[in-house]
Amino acid sequence: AAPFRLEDYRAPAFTIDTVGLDFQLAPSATRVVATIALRPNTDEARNGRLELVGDEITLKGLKLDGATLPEGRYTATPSLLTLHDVPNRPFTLDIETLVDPAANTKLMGLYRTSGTYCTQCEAEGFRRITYFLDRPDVLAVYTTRIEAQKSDAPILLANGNPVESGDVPGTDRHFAVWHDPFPKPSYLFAMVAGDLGVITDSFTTSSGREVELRIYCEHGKEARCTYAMDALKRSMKWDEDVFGLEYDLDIFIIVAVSDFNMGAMENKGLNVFNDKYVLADPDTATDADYANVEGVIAHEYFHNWTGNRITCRDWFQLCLKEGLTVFRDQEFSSDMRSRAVKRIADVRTLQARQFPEDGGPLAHPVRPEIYHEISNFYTPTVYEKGAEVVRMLKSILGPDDFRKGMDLYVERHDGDAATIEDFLASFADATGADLTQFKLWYSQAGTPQIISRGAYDEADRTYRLTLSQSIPATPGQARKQPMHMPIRFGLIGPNGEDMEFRSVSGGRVEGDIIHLTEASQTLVFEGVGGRPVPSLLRGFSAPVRLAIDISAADLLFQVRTDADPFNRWQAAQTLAMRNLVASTTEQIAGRPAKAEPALIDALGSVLDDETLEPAFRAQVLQLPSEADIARELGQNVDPDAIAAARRELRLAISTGLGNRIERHYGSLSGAESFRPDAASAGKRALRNTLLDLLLARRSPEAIAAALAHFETANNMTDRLAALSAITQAALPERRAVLDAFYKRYQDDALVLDKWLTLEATVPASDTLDRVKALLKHPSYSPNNPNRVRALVGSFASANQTQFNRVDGAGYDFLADFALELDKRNPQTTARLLVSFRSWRALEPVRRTRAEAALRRIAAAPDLSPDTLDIVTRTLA
Ligand code: HT7
Ligand code: ZN
Repeated sequence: AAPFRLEDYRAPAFTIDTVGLDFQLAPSATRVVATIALRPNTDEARNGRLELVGDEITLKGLKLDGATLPEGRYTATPSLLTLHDVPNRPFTLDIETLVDPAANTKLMGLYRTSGTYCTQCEAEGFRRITYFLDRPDVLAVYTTRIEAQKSDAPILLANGNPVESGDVPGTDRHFAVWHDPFPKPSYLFAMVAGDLGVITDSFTTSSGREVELRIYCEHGKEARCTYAMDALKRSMKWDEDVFGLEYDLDIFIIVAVSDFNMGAMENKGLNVFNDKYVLADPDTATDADYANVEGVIAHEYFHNWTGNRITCRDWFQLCLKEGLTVFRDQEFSSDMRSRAVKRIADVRTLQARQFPEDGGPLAHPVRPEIYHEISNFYTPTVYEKGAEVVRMLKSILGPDDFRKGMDLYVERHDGDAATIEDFLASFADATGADLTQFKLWYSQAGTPQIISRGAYDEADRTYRLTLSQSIPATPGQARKQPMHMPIRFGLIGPNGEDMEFRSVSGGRVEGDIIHLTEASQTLVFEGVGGRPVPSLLRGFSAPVRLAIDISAADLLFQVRTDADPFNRWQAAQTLAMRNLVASTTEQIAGRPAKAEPALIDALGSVLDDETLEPAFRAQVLQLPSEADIARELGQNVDPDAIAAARRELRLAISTGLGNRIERHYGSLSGAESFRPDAASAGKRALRNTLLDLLLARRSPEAIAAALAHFETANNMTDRLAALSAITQAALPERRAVLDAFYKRYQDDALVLDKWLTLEATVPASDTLDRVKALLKHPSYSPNNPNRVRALVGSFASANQTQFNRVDGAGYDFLADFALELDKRNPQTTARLLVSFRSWRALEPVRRTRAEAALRRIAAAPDLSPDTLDIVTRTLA
């Protein structure tokens, strides 16, 4: 099929003012009558032709202004309804369709999940319910009536406010009517019906309106929703306090479901969540789960303004809502927790997920200009790099002007389907800033590299800093222009404090921001009282790779002194990465890895520094991952050599730090009763990181400590940390603890996902066979995306040595699995295959085998558009 291009955008030929939907629910044959009020609005419409898209639906009836349309005046296929001569005036259509929720394994449109009817319409699921102008720039007011058997679906929910409900006389059925007064695109439509448990609460907005809050879940899991409810109320308050944005309906509903393609969905007033981002209690959820629940609840809630009240003109503008909303949820979590630790975690995610995308065949701009299948563009680039671009905008403008720009954006575009141009114009107009060059961040793909060189002239007391930027070629983009990058910085003096300077020339420097705008710039700082250690890119102020000419001694100094905690962490990571890359080379040459003294000193000084928060110390002690090292190497990647080098270096560090590990571990108690707050979580993180480092020794004492940690844990965070340390060390003891864990949680699907992931990520040669066996385990289901991602997704994305087995069996397994799953759930399949994205960086034997597996998938008949798109681009 022909691709969609941004440059081809045309305004819709018709406006839809109102939509009435009537659902007669039945598991395999649900009838939907859509009553839509249309108005022609371009020349094209006057030709009398109207095309409404569908997807796997059956037309049962069609009326125009109440009169049945005779055959001949329209043509209907499951994917298109064409009306040949509609009037050139406002008119109404009644479209009756038949859909089969029970057979819907794609989980798009109307489907069943554990007996509950549920919808997912973003991006193009509404067309699986009725024929429609299913595009985000068609905004209408929706009224939804749902009718179902009372016993089958006692709860009937839709967007907006409840209007009416009651029994259908003379039947075992009942109904409910919901009205959403805010015009919205079809992708924000939602309907849920089923037998669900609920918790309720309320929130009083800043202007004094009382909003009813409800969270629905499976019966029996209500108590596990209380943290999500708390996070929701904190999100509502934060958006008022920080952005001045207040909730607008009388009710806000969240529904947790167990079968869901993504994390959650921001449908107006009726958010639908993957239950793993709602349910949390100490016995079943880790600290990371709690943080994810808080972040995703906030994210979906924040979409009410950045996404719903202001939506996207077309899907090329996806980052307009997603990048901005990720930025907002990251800021929320930073305010709720430790800002430094949150930033480190976000940058780790960006580097682990977005950098490889940007450096491989799937690279695309934050605002793509071409796509075949939009569901493949819900990517780390659109989301996470999109958030980094908003963060840079704030750094460039400063917080006050950033807020002025946001205020103007909301004032101007409330009720609109907007574009990136609209967004940037709001900031430019509110502040007078010229954002022309900055806009390149939206159109140029690839992770920029900055090379920095510094020289201090003692006689002149000047420091010359040369910064050069280059952006690698990416698919379809050979040449790039220099971009506007905010480089937050400090010059660390000999006493460890940031030095003052008299003046600076060679570029614009405002406060602690260098505005890098040229391909190469030399900044000359005058009046610098000693040789500085440059601290660049503080807080990771731009999503770039920084290559800096800095000695190990200066990095160690930075770890000990930098006023910016992020850069203290970064300096330790740089030291570790240098050591890991060198160790990998040594490994290939058959020599043992050795830990550099500067690295041990750096890690030891952070470990011992009780003034630093434990969560931060834990982050510093966690070495770059095997995938990080592979990315740093960039070519000829041998995952076995990387894993061996990393394992040996961890042993050398563990030995080098000696009994300081046991001492600190022993000083942190595991017996306190569980509280999910950031400070308590930080202590657990440090204790669990120390256990993991201790176990690098594989000594009988360390193994005994890990087993005791597992046995005595009073919460899931500690229990899983011990289990993960034992499985990652591939100790023979793992079988017994994995089995014990399974027995304890065999009725809890979300916890069993953790078990499946642990099984799939053991770095041992029998893991692939174990994964294959688990596909037949009663706890596994191919229809549930969480199960698939936990078992097969983790194997392919988080088990570097076993997925990349030199015999190619890991690749063949994923190919076979994908070909099977593609028939049921194309979106989930396409996402799994992203694990192949860095195949060209592998050493030649693995590269050949990965390519063969990809080519086998590409050659299969009847591939879904989703999978065909990913495989074709990966091979291009
Ligand atoms: N806006 C939501 C996107 C989403 C989605 C996209 C494609 C297929 C299924 C999906 N479920 C949810 C999620 C978000 O970013 O908030
Ligand atoms: Zn989102």
